[in-house]
Amino acid sequence: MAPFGTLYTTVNFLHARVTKILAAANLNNLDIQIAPDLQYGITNHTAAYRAKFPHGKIPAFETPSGFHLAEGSAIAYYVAECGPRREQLLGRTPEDRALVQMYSKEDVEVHETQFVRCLRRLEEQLAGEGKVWLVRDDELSLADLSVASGLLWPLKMFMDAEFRAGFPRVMEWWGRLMAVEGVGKAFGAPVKLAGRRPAADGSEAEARRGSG
Ligand SMILES: N[C@@H](CCC(=O)N[C@@H](CS)C(=O)NCC(=O)O)C(=O)O
Repeated sequence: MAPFGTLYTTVNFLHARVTKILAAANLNNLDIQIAPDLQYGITNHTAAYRAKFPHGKIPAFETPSGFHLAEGSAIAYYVAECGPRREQLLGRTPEDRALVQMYSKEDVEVHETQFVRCLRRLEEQLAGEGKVWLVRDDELSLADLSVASGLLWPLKMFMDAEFRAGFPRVMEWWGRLMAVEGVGKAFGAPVKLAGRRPAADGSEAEARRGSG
């Protein structure tokens, strides 16, 4: 059977932006091929690539019918939409669909204070009675996948054990999400979480060593 589509992304490491796409594809049982020959900074700047994806960025997506799509969130949305779990992933009611959009658009901020504010909001959100997933309690959605995508690199790079201890519900939710087979597989679980944070003077050589 022909694959559902081809994803253009980095081939030498798992780009955080593609994890939500791959997780949605796994849950929807869609076969996505990773373009085997992308050389970041080279092939994505060629005329052939730009003819399909004018911004020349990754991730980008192409279907056998010639549909071209850029922007990780749009691709994740499309992949979520195109399979049997579309309603679960995108929301079963107008309100749930709006919440999925809200979470999917909430970029994890680069600046640390804003990032911490995002995490606090998440922690409060998950503190609600019986709260299991971000939108509905009984099933995960694209909201969970999108937020987890945004957290992947911070968790790997600088959210050390002390930092993580401040967000116990977020970490429980993360563990729950990574235990879902198609999701854990897409995120490369078990994800090696950050070790001690780098010291400002760079003396902490083992800063990125860690476990989890
Ligand atoms: N908002 C886009 C951002 C994509 C993006 O900035 N991709 C970078 C790599 S992380 C890129 O392809 N840059 C190549 C370039 O700007 O030439 C998304 O979420 O997909």
